[in-house]
Amino acid sequence: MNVYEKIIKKSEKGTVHMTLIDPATSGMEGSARIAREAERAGTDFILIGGSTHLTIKEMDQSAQAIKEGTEIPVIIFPGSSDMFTTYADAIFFMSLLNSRDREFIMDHQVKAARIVKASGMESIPMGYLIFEPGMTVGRVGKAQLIGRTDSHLAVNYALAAELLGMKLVYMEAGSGASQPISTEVIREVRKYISIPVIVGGGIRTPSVARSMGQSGASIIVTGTIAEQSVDVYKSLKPIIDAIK
Ligand code: 1GP
Repeated sequence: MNVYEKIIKKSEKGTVHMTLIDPATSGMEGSARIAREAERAGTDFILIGGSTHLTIKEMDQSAQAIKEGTEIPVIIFPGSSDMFTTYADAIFFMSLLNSRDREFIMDHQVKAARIVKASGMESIPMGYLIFEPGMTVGRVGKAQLIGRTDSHLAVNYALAAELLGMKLVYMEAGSGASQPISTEVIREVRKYISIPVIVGGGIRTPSVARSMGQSGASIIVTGTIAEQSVDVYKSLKPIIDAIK
């Protein structure tokens, strides 16, 4: 079973949890520690990456350290064409659909395509949408932000992603956002598309995570909460339990 099939299988049983680890923030050892504790707390997948540029060497070292201590799949969540490592199990081959700059819609992808293909790694096409407030990824990715309650525009983008053949759509408020996207937007998007919806950015409490899942998010991503926590297990366990 490939990683995408595992995501689908898990999402059929309940809301999936992914832990985002940014080696630029957590370092190699910190990344490995977060991954181990997150796995113990019940996270389903590890995402490695972020908006800060990382070299292949840094990605390799961190992915290797994460893989050594965990059994769950590791997926690359790239911020640029350089952010690749053959130590991961799959890559989100993503396009920032609401960027004003074609670099994030197609140029990084064109640059990376040959390397990804040659590696033989599983590539999962994903539409990436950034909502207000957008945070660092909104600025770096030059996003034309979607309002956090703008269901109409969100549905249009999500439908475009599905019609383009993307296998996932990620609705992102930005890492560290003061609040996540609205549950109304998730509910509306869910009505129109059949591919899994990922929601991330600003999710910090079990009740918020649960309401995202109940509104139709197939996958919840958290990052900051583990990054800033002394006890990663203790901070993630209630969130993961709440959505399962
Ligand atoms: C960022 O959505 C993720 O891509 C995680 O956001 O750091 O706010 O949990 P947080």
